[in-house]
Amino acid sequence: MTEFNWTKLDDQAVTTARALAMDSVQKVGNGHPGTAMSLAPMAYLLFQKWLRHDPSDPNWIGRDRFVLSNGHSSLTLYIQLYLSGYGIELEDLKSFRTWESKLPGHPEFGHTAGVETTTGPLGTGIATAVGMAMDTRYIRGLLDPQAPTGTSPFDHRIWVIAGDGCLQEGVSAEASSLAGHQKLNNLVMLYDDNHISIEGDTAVSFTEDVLGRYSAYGWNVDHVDMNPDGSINITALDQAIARTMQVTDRPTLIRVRNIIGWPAPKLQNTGKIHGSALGDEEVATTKVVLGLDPAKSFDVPKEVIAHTREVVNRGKEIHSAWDTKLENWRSGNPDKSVLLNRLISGQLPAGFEKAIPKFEVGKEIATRKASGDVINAIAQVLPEFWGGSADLGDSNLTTIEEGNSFLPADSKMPHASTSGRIIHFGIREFAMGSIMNGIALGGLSRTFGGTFLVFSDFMRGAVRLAALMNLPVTYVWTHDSIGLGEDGPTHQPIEHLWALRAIPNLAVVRPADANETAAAWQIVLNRKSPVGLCLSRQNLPVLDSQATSDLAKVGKGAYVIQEPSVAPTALILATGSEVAIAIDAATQLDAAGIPTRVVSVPCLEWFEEQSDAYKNEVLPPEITNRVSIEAGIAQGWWKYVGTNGQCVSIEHFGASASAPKLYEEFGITAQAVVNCIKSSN
Ligand SMILES: Cc1ncc(C[n+]2csc(CCOP(=O)(O)OP(=O)(O)O)c2C)c(N)n1
Ligand SMILES: [Mg+2]
Repeated sequence: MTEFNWTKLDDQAVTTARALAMDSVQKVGNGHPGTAMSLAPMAYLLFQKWLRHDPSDPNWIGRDRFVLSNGHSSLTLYIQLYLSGYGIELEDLKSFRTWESKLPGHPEFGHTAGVETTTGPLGTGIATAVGMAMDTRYIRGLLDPQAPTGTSPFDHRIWVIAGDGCLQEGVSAEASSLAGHQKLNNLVMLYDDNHISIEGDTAVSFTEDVLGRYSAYGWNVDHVDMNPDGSINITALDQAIARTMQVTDRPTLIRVRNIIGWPAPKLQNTGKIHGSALGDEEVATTKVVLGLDPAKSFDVPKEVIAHTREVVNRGKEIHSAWDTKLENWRSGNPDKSVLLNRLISGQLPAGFEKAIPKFEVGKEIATRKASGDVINAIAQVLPEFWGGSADLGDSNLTTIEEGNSFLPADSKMPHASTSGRIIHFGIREFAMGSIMNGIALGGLSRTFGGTFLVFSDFMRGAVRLAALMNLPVTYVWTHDSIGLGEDGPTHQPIEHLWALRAIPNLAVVRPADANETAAAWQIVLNRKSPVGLCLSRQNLPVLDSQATSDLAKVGKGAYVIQEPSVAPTALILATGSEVAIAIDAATQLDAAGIPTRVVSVPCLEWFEEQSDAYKNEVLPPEITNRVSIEAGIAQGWWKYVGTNGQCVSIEHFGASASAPKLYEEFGITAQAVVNCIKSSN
């Protein structure tokens, strides 16, 4: 590590950071000043000393990652990005939280250089960081498995700052439990133990022994008391971090006691300073306490910024030393070096599509089973492809059969490997989703995670973040309708397809049969955005159609799967298990003299991307006798069937009985479709 000795200039830089936190919020009139004021020394110590980063190259793959889980305190991060030279300037701080600013209210991935993940929904940052830590171990196992710990160019740390809110949210518990079990030694979390949240003293709701809990999870725990005046004890924190560096077998949590909003005379240690501007008077008196000129705002002495930006050169030095290390690795590992280049480029290997299985017409195969076969076929040719399930591997069929389980080095479990491709998330759906986000943010691997579609609700917060960040994660949501049968209404998704379609930038894919499932997987891997595959538990016929395997058709999201011999006067829109029912209905209608088209709609989001010409070709405006059929609520189908159309749907919870009985009782039948079309003819 490059030498760094704390000097008076560093004290001055921290004081400046505290003042900038106040000024930035005061200027816009809203925001979260208190935490950024009190955490300034902690964040400064990380960015100036401990974090291995290169502000000139925020995407350097060898860098440490920093996650601000308490995203409301975005200024904690933004001010360090400014001081470290990430291209953020005072003007940006002056435009904090305003239209088109580089610095939005909460950190947003892809918007501001140096922001590694979007945070704000409390707790998710911790879980995302766990995913980053897992991804780091997976990638180093893939590329450099023999290197002793800490010596590989692919070794890096994940640093997290989290607050009381993050540690109260359940998702952090799910993820931290898994991190402890996985012995993620590259994860270090600093807990802002300030005893304050929005409603004031956390004693109203949060009195547990946090370190005791994390110790029980298997973490290394440490704590740092504050200075007598209420500020963070920076020497003690530095020493605690140094101790952490010696811990090679577990993640670390350091509880750092301090006072929110220190040293604001009136507002420190109150809930008020969490989320409101201090007001001119309190800003001025705080500046006096800090030894600053109360008449000046956004005042950064030249020598301070010159000093803090020395980290730019230090960053270049460690980056260039790393480059040498990487070159050495490349010359010793020519094949892996080619693989690394491909992973960086995000390309699939040539001939990838040849590995994808084709399914025989006439067979009966559940789409979850087809997906399982495809996952295993993909795994043969894509070493960067890994994933698992929230304890439903046997149901979701997400297990890479010849893969090892991702487990810590000392695990006694069969087929354990520190870089195994099978992730056992445990029954932790929300953490699974967030961990997948962390893995995807690593940028080199491709991951998937399974659970029942009905439990997509449990992971929705993470799914929304994946969509917001546009991360290439794939959810394998099986048991996608009442077709799962006897487990009954608690397990039968009804509103879920539309609830998920309501999330912008999430593709909800419900394949009609095994071949459409295989096509969907190929399309998914070629695209780089989040997708939920909604798959049947029950067997479905492999449809007699070339179109289901045609990527050009399936990729358009909706296409004609059956056409009558004369021009159609009616059409049926169907997804997933209901496509076969629609085909049956159309065949009956054709025979009855109503020529009917069937449109398979694997993905409405992909269909919406198409030109109007294509949309009108598939759904000709002149055909107004339209029926949709999907075993769930109709909700958005009305848009596609139009005012003359009808929807065959389920507008109530399901029930416990066999799938055929439920389809019959709830009227998800060819007869229902036939009746609708005849009634409008
Ligand atoms: C999931 C979620 N629920 C609620 C909020 C709203 N919220 C933002 S900050 C906050 C209080 C956080 O307290 P703490 O983490 O102690 O932050 P501090 O005030 O110490 O900075 C709440 C409830 C949120 N951002 N995310
Ligand atoms: Mg707090």
